[in-house]
Amino acid sequence: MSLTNYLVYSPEVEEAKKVGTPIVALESTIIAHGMPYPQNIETATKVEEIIREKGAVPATIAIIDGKIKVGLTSDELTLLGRASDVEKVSRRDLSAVLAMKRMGATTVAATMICAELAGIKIFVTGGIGGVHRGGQETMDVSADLQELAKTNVAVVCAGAKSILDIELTLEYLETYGVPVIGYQTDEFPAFYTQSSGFGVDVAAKSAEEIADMLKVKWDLNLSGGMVIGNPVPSGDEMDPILIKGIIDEALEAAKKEKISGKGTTPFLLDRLKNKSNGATLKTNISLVENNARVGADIAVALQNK
Ligand code: PSU
Ligand code: MN
Repeated sequence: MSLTNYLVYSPEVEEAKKVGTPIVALESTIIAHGMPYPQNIETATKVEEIIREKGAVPATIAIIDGKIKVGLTSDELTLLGRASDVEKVSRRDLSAVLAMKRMGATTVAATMICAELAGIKIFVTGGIGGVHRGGQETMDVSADLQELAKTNVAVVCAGAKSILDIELTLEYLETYGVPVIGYQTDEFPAFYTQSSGFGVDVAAKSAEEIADMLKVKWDLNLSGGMVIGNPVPSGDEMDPILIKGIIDEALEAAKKEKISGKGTTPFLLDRLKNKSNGATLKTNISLVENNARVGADIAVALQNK
């Protein structure tokens, strides 16, 4: 069976591929597991609209009916956003969920894989997975990091949440040769806040500069992706003390309830949302929209190289 048996493009993405319009991939774990209904669908729709306004085409990726859908119809988006039995699909899970025709939401790792299969170079999300706190003992390291090391897709994000060990996450990326670029910042952002206390490799002034770096990287066959950290807009940042307290509490609860494996990240995200009375959601929506603007600009710049 060839790849075309698995990949299904939306009409909009199909057309973009034909005429050469830049395309921006979007993940679906954030829709199915990262945000509550109906804000998940509203945000996904808004993010797609932002990308179109910038002259690119959005391709939200999910697994439905044994196919990798690259670009979702509004019915598919609604299905994914309302269902409660959507699998979280990372690299490991792709084959089973496709073969068994289950519905799956793709993580950063799986979205990168599918984007590469579809020939898409730029991917916008909220935050990447990373090395969990205590990861040096538990070996809980997100498959997102391995994927960034080998798959040729750039990921625009607001950094990594401090539910993770950000320092070890950056060490891991350095070891595996993944460039970590700050978009108009020299600090790696911490998702809910602009600062993590850790630097980036390069502070890029513009989308154009990032597109230049990507072109060189891939021209040289330096395989793997790039992390582009784009800080949450200052007006929508969370209070660092407040978020630290909530994160510490969530980590404590995960330990007490012996949460492990692929359930860890969703457990922590859900806990943060509940404990902050929705404040995290507002910040989350703002930063994803902001990432969509930057990601679309990079996709347009790269297409013109
Ligand atoms: N971090 C976030 N929000 C998210 C995720 C991570 O701030 O929604 C999701 C992404 O889909 C990411 C996945 O790829 O969780 C990582 O899960 P794990 O740690 O199990 O690899
Ligand atoms: Mn994990």
